[in-house]
Order: sequence, then structure tokens, then C-alpha cells
Amino acid sequence: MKLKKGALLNYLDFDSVYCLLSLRNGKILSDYFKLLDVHNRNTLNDIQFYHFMHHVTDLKKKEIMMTFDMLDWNASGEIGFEQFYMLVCILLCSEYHVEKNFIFRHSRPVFELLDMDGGRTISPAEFQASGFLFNLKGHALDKILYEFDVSGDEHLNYKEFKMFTMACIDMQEETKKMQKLQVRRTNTPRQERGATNAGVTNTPPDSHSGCSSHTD
Ligand SMILES: [Ca+2]
Ligand SMILES: [Ca+2]
Repeated sequence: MKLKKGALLNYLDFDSVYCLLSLRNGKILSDYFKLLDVHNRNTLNDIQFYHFMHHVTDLKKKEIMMTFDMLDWNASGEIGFEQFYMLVCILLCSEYHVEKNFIFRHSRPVFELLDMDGGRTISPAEFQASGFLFNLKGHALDKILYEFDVSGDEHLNYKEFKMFTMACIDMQEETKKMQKLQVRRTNTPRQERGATNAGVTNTPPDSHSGCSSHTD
């Protein structure tokens, strides 16, 4: 999921540690919500929601409507500012690549969001259907379920989900380290890199012949 360039949300000041907006930006978002709420009901219906999401994200219609249903947990056909605020924070997390930090900081609301049938557990189907919101896909989702489903019922209850959220912080740190390394590599002149790796790159191919993993 990505934000489209030029949308107002790109200009909001987002705290990527706590994954929240400042008070001032919260007020700007509240005024923006009032502009979208053309019927003056303090809510957005599914059509208004679809057009907003289509305008600011690259999500497909099916994903947009799925997101609406997740936010409209009591099936009233509308979402209020509280849900809208949470959605915007999720969108900004995706933009700042801190989705896992968001899951950790706001584990209870995220759990309730993903538990679409309100059964107090997250089923594999619920996880697969909603993973796109946090850029979690296929194999990664299976792995999470396999690792954190301690009770073995193939569902994540809140305690199991909480363990996953704590592991999320480690994953986020790992991603940051990888990104820094990538940036450093990109900024290091090629010659300099060649010099540091001279011992490896200049080794004649014959010297690797003793490595069994390549010869077997
Ligand atoms: Ca459920
Ligand atoms: Ca379980």
C-alpha cells in the first residue's frame, strides 16, 4: 500500500516513534474530515470513503471496501472521525515504513481491527485478508501464525498477538539496520568498496574448490 504523491496527508507531521499526529495536525485532519463529510453527519459513508481512499492510496476497490468494513466494526454503514484518524495513522505508517512499530504501539486497536468477526481471535483467513494494511503478505503471515500460535488452535488470541507485536519491534530494528547498510553501500564510491573487499574479490577461483557446499 502506498500514498499517492501530492495528497494532503503527505504534508502532515507524523511522529514515527509513537505513530501519532501532533495536536495541531490532529486539528488539521479533523477540519479535513469535516470537508469530506458533505452531509454534516460527523461520519463518512462507504461511497465517500471509497473516493477518499482512491484519491490518496493505490489500493484496489476490493481492498478499500475491505478496509471500510474493518473500520465499520458495528456495521452501521458509516465511520466516524476516530476510525478515520486511525486509518490515516496506518496510511502514514506505511509511508514512513514503520508499520511494525504501529502494530506494537497500538496492539489492542490493531487486534480489534484484524479480528473482523469479533470472535476475540485472529483466524488465518482474517490475517490473510487484512495483511495488506500493514504490508504483510503471504509467506510472512503464515510464518507469524506458525511461530506465535502457542496454543496450536491455528488462531491468534490477544496474548499470542501481543507476543507477535513485541517481536515486531525487533523486525523493525532489523529493517532499519538493513536500510542504513543499503544507503551506506550506495553512497560509498565503487573504488573504495573494491579496496575494502580486495582480499575477497582478488582471491583466485581455485582457492574456493575446497568448499563442499559448492562442489556437492
Ligand atoms: Ca476473528
Ligand atoms: Ca492460538
